[in-house]
Amino acid sequence: MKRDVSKALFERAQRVIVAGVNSPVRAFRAVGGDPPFIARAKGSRLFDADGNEFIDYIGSWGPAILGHAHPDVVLAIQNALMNGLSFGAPTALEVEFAERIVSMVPSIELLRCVSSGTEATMSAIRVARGFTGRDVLIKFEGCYHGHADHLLVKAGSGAATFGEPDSAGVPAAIARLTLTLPYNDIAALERAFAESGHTIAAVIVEPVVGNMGCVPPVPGFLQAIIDLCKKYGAISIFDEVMTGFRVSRGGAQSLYGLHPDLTALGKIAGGGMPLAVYGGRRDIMSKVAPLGPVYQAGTLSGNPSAVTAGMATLARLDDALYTKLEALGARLEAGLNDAASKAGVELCVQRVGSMLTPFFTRGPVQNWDDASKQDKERFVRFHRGLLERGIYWPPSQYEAAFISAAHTEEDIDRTIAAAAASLV
Ligand code: HOZ
Repeated sequence: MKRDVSKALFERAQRVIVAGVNSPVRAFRAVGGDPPFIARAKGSRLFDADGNEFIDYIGSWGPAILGHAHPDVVLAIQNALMNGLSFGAPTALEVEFAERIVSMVPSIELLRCVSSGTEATMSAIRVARGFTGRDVLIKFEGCYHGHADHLLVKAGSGAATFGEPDSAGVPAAIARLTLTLPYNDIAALERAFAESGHTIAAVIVEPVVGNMGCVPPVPGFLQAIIDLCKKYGAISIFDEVMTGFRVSRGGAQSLYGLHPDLTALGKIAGGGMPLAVYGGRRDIMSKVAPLGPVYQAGTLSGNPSAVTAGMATLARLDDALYTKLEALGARLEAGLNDAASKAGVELCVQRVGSMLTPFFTRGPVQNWDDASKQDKERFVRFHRGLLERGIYWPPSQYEAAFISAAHTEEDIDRTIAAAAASLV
């Protein structure tokens, strides 16, 4: 595979951009080698600057549920651009967008648009603190909710990938307000509430974790969060930046029939453009300025091009799409398991719909301790083997892979064949 152009670009990039990338995992440090520089994408495919073609399982880290550059989405954005890029003033589009979100995610009554998942989770936590008048936040080890100070405590995703789950630069006084517990551990959660329930402002959780690889909740875990929050007057926050519109039309909360107090959305909500949302109970969200005393604002919040991309994407999420994603996901899961058992390799594939992770461990993986015990060297060889065979897989064992509606059974079968050859 020719890599000269990407290699040269990477060298140039490292002179002027930190590590040559604008988000750490893209540097490929966890898997070695240089990252391909992407020139364009279409459907299930990425094309790099050297002209190599890849079947993509990152999907821009989640947003590309329809596949890349869906013609209807692109056309809608082109039309919107002709009317101006950003006004910093209210638009009819935002109203339509908010109405659609409210109709798709039943727990959201009132919302705010922001520009990134980090902003959404950070703002949801501020509202929870403003509403309760309390400071303590509970999060779970290995969950990643963006890079706000109080969330970079035992964090997953890139923070875990690079062994920095507790970032430098976060004041100890801030980190002390974040209490971390093992994911899926109901007893630990009950103990934490019993000990200091009346100081806890909120519990934030990825209802299906994507940021230590794909880790589903055990039965009763999410309900326990909601119930304990209710009992002690704390706020439950589902971070559905990754799972929202991904694991079902209404996200993980619809899949499991749950009603959190607040929800953060991003990725698919913006259809590939910088757009995210936080929202939930009307009484809580009514604390946000100018209705209430919790301040939050943003110049580009709800800008028409991003909102148009989100609208055009959300409008295409029908039952047939989720049926197709489930079938493709099941096919990939079965194929990976089969390849691993033929190769005599210990592999535990965890999947919810179209998000999935092959963990090189016996499994099941239910929390950070389980996830961190996997065979990382084997993952590196697996990733390299896939890339050489034209499969673009997340370059970290602590990220989930995503399938899009543009993937075909042939794509999945080619991927399984490449995986079988890479299980060395
Ligand atoms: N840590 C992000 C996904 N969980 C990566 C985002 C990116 O590199 O674009």
